[in-house]
Amino acid sequence: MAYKNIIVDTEDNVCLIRLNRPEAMNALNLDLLGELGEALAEAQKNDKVRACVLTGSEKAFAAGADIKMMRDKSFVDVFTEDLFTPQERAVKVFRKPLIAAVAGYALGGGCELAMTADFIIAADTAKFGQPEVNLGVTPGMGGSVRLSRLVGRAKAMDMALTGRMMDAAEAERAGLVSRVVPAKKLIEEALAAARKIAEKSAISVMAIKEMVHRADEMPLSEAVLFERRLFHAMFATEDQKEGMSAFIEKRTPHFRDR
Ligand code: DAK
Repeated sequence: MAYKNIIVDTEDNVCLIRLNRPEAMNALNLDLLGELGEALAEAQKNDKVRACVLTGSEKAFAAGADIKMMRDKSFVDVFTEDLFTPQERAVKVFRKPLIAAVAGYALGGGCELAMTADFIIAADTAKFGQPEVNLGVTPGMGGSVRLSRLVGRAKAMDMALTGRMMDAAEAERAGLVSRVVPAKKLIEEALAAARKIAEKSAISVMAIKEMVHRADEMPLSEAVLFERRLFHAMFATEDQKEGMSAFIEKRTPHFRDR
């Protein structure tokens, strides 16, 4: 599929999606988000793809929703279009692991998009922020909610109310990102993490992703029960027998996703 706003490469069971609107710091417009949704749907269907990395450029993962596209819209426009709801859903329904590899700015919708991924690996140049308050609006794609859950209420309030940016070191301390790596190694490290995941049983990987995401929507006791039931369900798979046998026989497991 030929895309105009993203670049997609699939190699070694990993799909690398690069946001590519350099003239606008990868600002998220409907075309770009539409293409991202299509690329993820393709990756979902492609059995060769076992994990995905989503990245931007050295300067910007994405500097937010496209302000030029939004400025003249009315309440009626954004409400009736349900601006960004289908686009966010297209990311959330992706069932394979999605790693955001962030260098440079991840602001507003860019930070929100990164937080929709399963985890974020940051370059030491990364800067995160929810600066919508500077534009007379609020976060609108999960910024206030997901950021609060990831970094705690105090820091989320600080970020969203002042519009200040958080650098990579602060983001790692706060738990927003899983690790910080030198900018030059970002893609290599993110792809290595994705390849590592791609070696596992796709069933347990998918189940882990699902249990963590579902837990966000549930009370603790229900979430732990859901986790346990999925754990129980793994005993219906050949991969559970293979993984445990390989451990006992001191060999590498050969998972078959069954
Ligand atoms: N939108 C459109 N264009 C952008 C942009 C953006 N978000 N960010 C940067 N650009 C464009 C600039 O306009 C400039 O274009 P030209 O002037 O050359 O035509 C080009 O990218 C380079 O930017 P700068 O010249 O500003 O570059 P600097 O290095 O000086 O500064 C910066 C980089 C990232 C610090 C700065 O560009 C900046 O502050 N950008 C805006 C960041 C921002 O405010 N982001 C939040 C956007 S609001 C919703 C869901 C979600 C949202 C809304 C609704 N619903 C469900 C309804 C989300 C809202 C947002 O994300």
